[in-house]
Amino acid sequence: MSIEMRLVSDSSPIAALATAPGPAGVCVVRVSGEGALALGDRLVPSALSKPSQREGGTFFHATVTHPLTGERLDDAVVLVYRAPHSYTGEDTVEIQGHGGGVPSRRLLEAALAAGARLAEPGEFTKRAFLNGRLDLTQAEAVCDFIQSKTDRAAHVARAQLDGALGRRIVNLYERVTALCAEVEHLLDFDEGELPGTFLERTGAGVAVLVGELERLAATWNEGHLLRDGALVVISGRPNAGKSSLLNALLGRDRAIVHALPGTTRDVIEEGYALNGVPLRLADTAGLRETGDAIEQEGIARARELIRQADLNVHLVDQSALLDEAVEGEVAALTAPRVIVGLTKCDLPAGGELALPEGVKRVRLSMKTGEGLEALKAAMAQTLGLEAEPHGQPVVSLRHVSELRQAVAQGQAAGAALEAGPEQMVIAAGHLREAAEALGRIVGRVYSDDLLDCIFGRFCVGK
Ligand SMILES: Nc1nc2c(ncn2[C@@H]2O[C@H](COP(=O)(O)OP(=O)(O)O)[C@@H](O)[C@H]2O)c(=O)[nH]1
Ligand SMILES: [Mg+2]
Repeated sequence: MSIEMRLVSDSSPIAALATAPGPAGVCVVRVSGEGALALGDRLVPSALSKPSQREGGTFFHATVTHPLTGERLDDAVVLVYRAPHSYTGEDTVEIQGHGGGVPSRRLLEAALAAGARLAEPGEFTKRAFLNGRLDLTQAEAVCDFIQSKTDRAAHVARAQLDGALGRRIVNLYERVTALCAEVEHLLDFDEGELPGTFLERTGAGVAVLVGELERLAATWNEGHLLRDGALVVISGRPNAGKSSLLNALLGRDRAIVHALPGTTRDVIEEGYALNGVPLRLADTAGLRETGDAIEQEGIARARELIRQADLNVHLVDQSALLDEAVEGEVAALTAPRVIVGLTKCDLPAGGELALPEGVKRVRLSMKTGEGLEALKAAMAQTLGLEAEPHGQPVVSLRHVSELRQAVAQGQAAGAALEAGPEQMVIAAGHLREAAEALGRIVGRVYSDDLLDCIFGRFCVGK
């Protein structure tokens, strides 16, 4: 069942800038593929020993020259890797020249003129996967690691890159496969010859596995926020204190705060880390009826953003008159997760506000700082973020979809086993499906489309 569907892949030499363009001390141009070392030779014609004559894992200093024009481009350090001991598993040459947009582009152009093709996004990592250097969860983690927005996201991506998730999935895969093989083996027996407790034993084994799969899938609830971030929208009437709250959370005067209602007319979005989870914190235009066209547009944007929000922090100025209109506004909050912040608590209350059942409320004063910590705790709790880092959560929608598929197939297999020996063929079929779902997570089985989708997210040069 462990079908290794490795496709015949293109191994022609590819090149890309591995470092970000722009002013920098050093840039790295990477060339990988069949013939990369001979290609490197053409870039350093004056070097005493050329890449193709050198051992892997060595480096030397040389003048890089354009292979067609002969122009001396830069002094560089050239690193030589021989297959399979490189990132991609192929022969690779890395040229470290001076950084900067133009110098690095000239080095890359020289590599292309020497015979390389410009790499596609993620193509180096795709080759590393196709050459068996990484499983698919590790390859995906490369992109997550590079794009991580908080320390905690980086930590989790790094562990996934080291194979923590892949190992766990492979372990589950092998256990499902073993159960499947057991059931298939016993299909050859006549009913009367089946070992007495076989069905119960196998059923119990399947139940344990399903439980583990479910627990792993549940870590996605928090895990995906770690990678993708959560959108937290601050809403409320004009003057409720939305911009003041944004500034207080960020610890700097990002948004203009003014006693004049309607000051914030566009969405102001900023990154913010809560328990190591990256949030997009959006301050919005105050919700009210207005004749001002620009303000109207801001309000329309605010409403749209509230619809997309993972969490809506809705502010009500509790020092203003709390009438039925305010209660109606709060009752109409529709985001799946809402916290109501009662602001300006340093001022006398304008009345008592009745909140819909189950809606959390936090009393706030941006003047005194009251309630800010309580609000952060409520936000973390509502978003399901734990204060202590979880083991190795699932961060990818692809992974959790396959896990849920494996859970469903495992449950169906369990039900079939419970139904009796005549359903063993069906149970084996479900177990095989469960194993295949797990196999797809680590890339034991994959399609070109899947790889295009995964590596298309990457930057060129990785
Ligand atoms: N007393 C008091 N005034 C506040 C507080 N928060 C905001 N304000 C004032 O309320 C006015 C409107 O604040 P702002 O943050 O611009 O509200 P927004 O329109 O909802 O963004 C400003 O004059 C703020 O100084 C608070 O906690 N206490
Ligand atoms: Mg404002």
